[in-house]
Amino acid sequence: MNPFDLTGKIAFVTGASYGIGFALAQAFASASARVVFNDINQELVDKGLAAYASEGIDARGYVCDVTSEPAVQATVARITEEVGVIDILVNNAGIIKRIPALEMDPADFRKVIDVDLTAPFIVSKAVAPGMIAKGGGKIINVCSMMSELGRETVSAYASAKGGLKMLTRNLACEWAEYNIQVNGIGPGYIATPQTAPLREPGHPFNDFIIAKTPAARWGTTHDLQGPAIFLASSASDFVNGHILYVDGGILAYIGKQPK
Ligand code: NAP
Ligand code: GCO
Repeated sequence: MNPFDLTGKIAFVTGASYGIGFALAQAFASASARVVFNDINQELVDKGLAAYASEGIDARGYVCDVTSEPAVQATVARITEEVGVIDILVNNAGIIKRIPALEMDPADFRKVIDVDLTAPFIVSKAVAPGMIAKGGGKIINVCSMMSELGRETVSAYASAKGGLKMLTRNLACEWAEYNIQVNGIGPGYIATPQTAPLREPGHPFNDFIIAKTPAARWGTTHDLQGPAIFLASSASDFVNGHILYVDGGILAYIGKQPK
């Protein structure tokens, strides 16, 4: 049997109208999973539905703010009724605010924590009961280089993603007995709308990140698809609390030696 086959599985990816979430959902569909996603407004959900349809993927989309527990509980109930019990959850929805700590309003800090850390807790807590009743499931949290490293202006984001690493490990410990594997995927620097400001022509960050990446390139969302299928499939049934970094070697590298 193909351990990477997702036939008959229902995958729910948050914030997946485009970007990394969309690519992960595409990957699950290529492995024969049923794709369900949400985004924060109808316009984005419609954009996502059209994009999935253009790829031949019959996805179901729901409007839901992942920071709202009532909205999340209601959406999970609708998905369960309309599609079925969620087998695979990817907590992908996220924001970043690049503001120097001395200038950052606590409200902005809290907003990033709310979306990037508290929401994965809320959604995981809403989905887990169905997985427990079904005999198991897969939860994949989208972590970051900032789960391990800091840099200027991303204190809230790094705090959230560092916390998400530990939430991943803790839920893995609490839910392993129910055959739920909770792991993280840690993308390096990926070309998506979220990093577009860092990739503008002439932006010094572009040369910087190339020098910090042994693979000497920005990642693409395609680079994440195989690792995500692994974490979503029976191939990873004995992998618990692991953060799988897909970073071209960034975390292994001190940086290119000046010539
Ligand atoms: P993105 O382009 O900003 O997409 C994030 C998606 O989440 C957007 O559709 C966004 O909607 C949605 N979202 C934001 N807040 C939400 C909420 N409260 N409820 C529901 N949906 C919400 O980001 P990306 O680059 O694809 O990244 C996706 C995930 O990967 C994020 O968790 C990010 O932190 C993480 N990540 C990204 C990189 C990278 O280099 N790109 C690397 C490592 C990790 P809006 O369009 O309205 O914001
Ligand atoms: C930044 C970037 C990163 C990426 C990603 C790296 O400003 O440093 O946005 O945070 O989004 O998280 O893994």
